[in-house]
Amino acid sequence: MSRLVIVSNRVADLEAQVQSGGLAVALGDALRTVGGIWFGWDGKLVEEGEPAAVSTNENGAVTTATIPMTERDYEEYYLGFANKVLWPVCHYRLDLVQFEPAYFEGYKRVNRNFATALAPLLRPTDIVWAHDYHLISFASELRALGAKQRLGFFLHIPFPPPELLQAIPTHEWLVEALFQFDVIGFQTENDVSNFHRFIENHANGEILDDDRVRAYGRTVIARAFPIGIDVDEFANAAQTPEADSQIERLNRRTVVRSHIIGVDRLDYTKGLPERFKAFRKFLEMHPEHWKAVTLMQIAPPTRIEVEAYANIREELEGLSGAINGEFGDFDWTPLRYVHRAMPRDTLAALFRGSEVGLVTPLRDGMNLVAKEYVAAQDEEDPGVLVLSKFAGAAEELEEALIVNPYDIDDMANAMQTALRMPLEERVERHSALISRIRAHDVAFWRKSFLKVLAEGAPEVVA
Ligand code: GDG
Repeated sequence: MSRLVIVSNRVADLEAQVQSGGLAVALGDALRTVGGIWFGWDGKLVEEGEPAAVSTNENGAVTTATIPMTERDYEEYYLGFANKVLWPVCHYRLDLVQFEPAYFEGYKRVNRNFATALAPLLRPTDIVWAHDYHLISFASELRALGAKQRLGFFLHIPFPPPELLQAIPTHEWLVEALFQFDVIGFQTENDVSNFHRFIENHANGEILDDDRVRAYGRTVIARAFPIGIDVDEFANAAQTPEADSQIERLNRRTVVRSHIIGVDRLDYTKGLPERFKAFRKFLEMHPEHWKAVTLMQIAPPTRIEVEAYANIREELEGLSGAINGEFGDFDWTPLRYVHRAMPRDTLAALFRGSEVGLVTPLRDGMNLVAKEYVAAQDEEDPGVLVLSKFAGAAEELEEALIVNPYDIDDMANAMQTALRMPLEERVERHSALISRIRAHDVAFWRKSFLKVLAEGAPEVVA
């Protein structure tokens, strides 16, 4: 029987997993079903030269195995190459790239450290599934240590067009390293097509069929596996007595009749300034909604050490202050902006209690919030999802109101259309959306990826 080994930059706290977002739930669930190891950084920083020993922790069928990293690793690999080079390039923001050779060295070093620490724990029949842009060169480091196991990789963020990828001075090295995996998973067909274009036009490679590509002397499977959510878990969280009382609190002592909600890590990819401007435009165009509508934006802090993140925070504070100053009244705050994380159950309740869900990133691998908003709605009286055409989720969720997040008027009009949408149309759109989300839920994502990855391994992992 093959054992599953998951590798990600950070290992989530399995006991607190309901709090830790979609990915942790997805991976925790995968591991609990089949048993195995979750390997990665423990979130701790140690002094240079301190031994980076692996700590293991048994948690039922799941063993977490973690290592710390040094301040320098964190600066160069995590903040540097991962978040000042790969993240902006993959989200089409070349203006925010800050490349330093030391960042790239740090990236290689940490991938090598991860591989060196994991290798002794591996059995020959294990299958290894690495996650996200932090670990592109992980398989090549593991292979250098002699690993023969099946190695899979899933990229949670977009794969950029070759014209953008080429802005990374070391992009060829990275793509070649990626080919040491056996299976490379992307979120969307668009990502696969960008990848194919690079392989054909810049790597002297060949697209063999829908699934397989050949380059650098290796043939690998490269396919879209759109990630999903645990629909029932989220839908149930929206229907508890606590959720009811939270929704009641949302409506108490206020003249507001309709709520619009946005929930995003405070990231420049999420299109938050554009969203705030669109809300201002909506209020300008529709005085009939004054005092009747409020936009609640929850935007927990993230990567605060990176300058671009501090800048976006300042911009949002300015915009929300200006909007509330211009339109607000003693009994109405048009824009409620919360720069803090909320418990997952509260999010589910707020989604259910909001007539409109705004998910308007400038670029996003998939976007789980879009799916969570739909899952939390009452089927007989659902709210309306307004979704950016540049979120990976837009490839599937075509019954949402699809908007261009760069077009402020388009978004303002979509808010109006959503609030005015007749019940019959809302129910029709919601029922189409929820069936797609159910059909491609998180279990489907995990099983389809592992089925492909396990082919050739001793026994298929369910
Ligand atoms: C990356 C890709 C891809 C958000 N605020 C709070 C909170 N959240 C939860 C959401 C959701 C998760 O975090 C965010 O997932 P997203 O998919 O929306 O976005 P990223 O964090 O950028 O994720 C993305 C994803 O990976 C998975 O492959 O879809 O494209 O960028 O679950 O609900 N959770 C709690 N409090 C908050 O304040 N508890």
